[in-house]
Amino acid sequence: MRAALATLLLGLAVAAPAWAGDLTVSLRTPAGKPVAEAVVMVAPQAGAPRGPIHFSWPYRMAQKDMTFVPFVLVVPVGADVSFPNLDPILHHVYSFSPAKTFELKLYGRDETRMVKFDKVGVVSVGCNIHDDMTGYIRVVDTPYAAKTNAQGEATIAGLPAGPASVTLWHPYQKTARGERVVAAAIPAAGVLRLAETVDLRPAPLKHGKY
Ligand SMILES: [Cu+2]
Repeated sequence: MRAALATLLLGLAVAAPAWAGDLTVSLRTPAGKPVAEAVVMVAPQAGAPRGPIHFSWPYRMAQKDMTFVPFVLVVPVGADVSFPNLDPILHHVYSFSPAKTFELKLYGRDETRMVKFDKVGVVSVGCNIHDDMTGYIRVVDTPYAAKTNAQGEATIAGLPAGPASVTLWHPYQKTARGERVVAAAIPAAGVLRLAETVDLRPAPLKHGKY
């Protein structure tokens, strides 16, 4: 009897990681506009798998039409990010952020540079020549991160079931460090849909759409 119980418990422990749900977050401003380019990071109470983190999108921030594309990039800690210049003019990309201070001196069309991001945090990127160029790199140490699309939605799949804290970050969110944390209960199967309001301050300079 006792042996049977032990076998059952062992079976449960082995089966537990299979209980995983998806989280879809939908972000809107108080006026109801979708909030794109926000980063969603989930910390399940059950933890996250160890080992290298890979995201499906390219670790690349281009300079195109005098803007950084994408405006917000999520990469895992240790990622090598490329900064191709696709404009017919020179750019000079830099950051003074504590998470990564770097400078890529003047380079021209179809040239690229690489920077390793070895610390978790927010890296604000600028161009020395064009003051209104702004981009952000969010360096994370979790595989459970994603960025909202044009509809303000992001899905993170395969989360361990149970309580989790969900961090919502946007560089222009009107909160301390642009962050807000909400609690969620990840289901053992299926999708949890979370609708949240993100209040943004007006974008500085030309980033009017944010
Ligand atoms: Cu520039």
